[in-house]
Amino acid sequence: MKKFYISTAIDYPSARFHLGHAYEKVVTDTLARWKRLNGYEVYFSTGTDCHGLKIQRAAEKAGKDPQVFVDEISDMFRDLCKELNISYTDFIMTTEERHKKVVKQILNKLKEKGDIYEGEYEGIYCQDCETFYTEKDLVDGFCPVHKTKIERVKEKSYFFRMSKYQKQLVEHIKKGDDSVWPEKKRAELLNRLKEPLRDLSISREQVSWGIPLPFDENLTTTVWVDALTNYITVLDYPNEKFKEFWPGTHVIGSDIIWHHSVIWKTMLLALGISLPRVIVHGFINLDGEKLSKARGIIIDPIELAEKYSADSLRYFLLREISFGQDGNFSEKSLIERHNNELANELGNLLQRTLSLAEQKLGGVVPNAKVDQRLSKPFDKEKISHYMDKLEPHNALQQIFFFISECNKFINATEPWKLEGKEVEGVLYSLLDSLRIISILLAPFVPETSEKISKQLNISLGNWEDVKFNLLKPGIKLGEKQILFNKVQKIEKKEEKIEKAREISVTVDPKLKKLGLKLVCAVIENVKVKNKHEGLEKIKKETVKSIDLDSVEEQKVIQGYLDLYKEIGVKQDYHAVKNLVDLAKKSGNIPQINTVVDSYNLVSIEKGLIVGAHDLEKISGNVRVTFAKGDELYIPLGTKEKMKLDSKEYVFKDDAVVLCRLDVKQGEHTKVTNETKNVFLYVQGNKNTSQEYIEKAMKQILANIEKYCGGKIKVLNVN
Ligand code: ME8
Repeated sequence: MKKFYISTAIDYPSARFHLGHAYEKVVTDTLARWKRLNGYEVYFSTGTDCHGLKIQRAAEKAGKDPQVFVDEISDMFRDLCKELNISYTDFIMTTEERHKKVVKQILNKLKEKGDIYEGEYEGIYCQDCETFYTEKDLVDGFCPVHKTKIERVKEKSYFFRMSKYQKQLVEHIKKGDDSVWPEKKRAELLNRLKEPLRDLSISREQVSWGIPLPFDENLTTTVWVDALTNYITVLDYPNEKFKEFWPGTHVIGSDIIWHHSVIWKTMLLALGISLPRVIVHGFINLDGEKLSKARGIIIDPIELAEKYSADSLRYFLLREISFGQDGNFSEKSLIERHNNELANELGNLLQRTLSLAEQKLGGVVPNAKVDQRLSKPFDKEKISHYMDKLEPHNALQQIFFFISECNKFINATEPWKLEGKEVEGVLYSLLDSLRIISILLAPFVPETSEKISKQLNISLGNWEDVKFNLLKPGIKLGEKQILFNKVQKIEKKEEKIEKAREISVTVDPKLKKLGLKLVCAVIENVKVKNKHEGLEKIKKETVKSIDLDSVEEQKVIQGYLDLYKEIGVKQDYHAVKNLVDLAKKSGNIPQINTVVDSYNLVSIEKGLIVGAHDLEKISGNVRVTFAKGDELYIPLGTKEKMKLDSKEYVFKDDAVVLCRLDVKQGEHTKVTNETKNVFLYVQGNKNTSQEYIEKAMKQILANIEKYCGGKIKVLNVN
């Protein structure tokens, strides 16, 4: 028998799973079932990645022994697989003895080969990714994936000579779809691989929850070396099963391509093991936000499966998302597909056919042949072709096209009006088509496929049986059972999205000439709170990590002061300086509300002037221009109107001045806990590049998204 090995990533059992984990398992399961249908013996592995700092800390936080902790959460992942009919052959936990044995074996092998050497590691570590980064990788000083704080590490370390295998790796990746799929991801990788590879630190001195290095037991191996090795542990490397099934196919998400396509593959090259295929699926987002355990954005797949059925969820995930691309989760769309495609199209086809067969034929399969009107539109090759090209969404569409042809055939032939040979011909055509449909659907919605074949009273066939006229006459059809009950449209009131109105921003050309730069954004539908513990923590960390005494000397701040001088305004007060003074006094950035705090910390870190206003309190559009002197301006926190100088520039709308220079925003438009839509700007000057202020804006928006939610729109400035 032909063999096929496929795996999912192994999940971190740091917390309960989310829909993204379910998606990966469903897609991999579908590919595994597809291969089985095509006559392969399939080894399908999944499991949990149990070691490392993240797990160690999560267990500590839960007050549990780490082994007890990972056992409990791994059981939840097993339940998830059961609930979704994931047909895995092996569920591995990296704490198992069989795994520790293989990890030690390969580390010894690499050491003996001279591909592991001792040194010292000094660098940056993200606990959430369990990955080392360089300064260059960071985005505004934060982890590029989680946008969380990173840790600086300096310790003794062993290194793997990854650089030695770069050339061989590039040649392999260039081979095409069999190395890394899809092409776009492959191209990105090849681009990154134009830079020389650095050797990889493969040990941790300060992390005890891991597998000790066999040649230096005081250190543990890094989580990724440990985790990636699972793929050969499950095949009992280097024994018989491994020889039979390797090389395999790894299905993973786009955040861990580097680990699989570079770290793992170079390790395998060093070990003289042939290279697996890496298939990269997209991310499931919720309203454009990545689902993430670390960031608390979670959709519970078990809840969805219990509410709508496992097959409805599987169908939605496989049909809605173009495989290889990111997709959005929407319960509304899941319900629509459940009702329209599963209950109406498929469910009704089965119900109508079986009812008619009961009425007209006494529930027995007649002796007839399939009508050409059905056999003609059916295209088996197209379905295979889509599956071979890794387009399950298109394969499903093709299958449902055939289902819809069957429904049209009932409507056109009106079998309830027919008798004798005629009705026998029509119903045989439909029953045999349903037999074929049950086979076609097996990889995608296995429970439904079983239910159909049970109602036809036949055993489920394989790909060879996908041809017409194989249904045996004389079979007594089984008991009818509804496949999918229609569900009500979401009863729960969807949260009303307050759509922000359109707004434009213009800057006086003279100010532009003097170097004034601006990036503006609107954040729609925020939830402003007084404070957020997470935000308080990073504010404190920011104050600790920057040298407050040097902020005032920054070129950026000088840029503003020069600008004021040029326009002839005497100005020694400065918003950032003010923040610095407050931070020096209290050791923290003032706590106003989660929007203002989200930008103040970036403002102080980068020396930039940042302001925000309640969009709904702004009348008309915003103009940055010179003051006339008679506008209404009441500075924040006061009740008194303030006189403006016509030399200074202001941000104004149709009614009031929103703020003057950098100094103070207006009372009228301030952001409060009732604010729904925020207008935000970052001011740059001749000493800041456009890129610098855009980056700052990105950092602010990430904070606001994290602590206040909302949808971001970056505005054009004219
Ligand atoms: O990365 N949509 O574990 P993990 C789709 N232990 N897929 C998602 C997703 C989302 N929103 N979020 C995560 C790890 N995933 C490591 C793997 S393998 C040797 C070690 C995917 O629990 C993610 O891309 O963070 C990965 O493939 C899998 O879920 C497990 O993620």
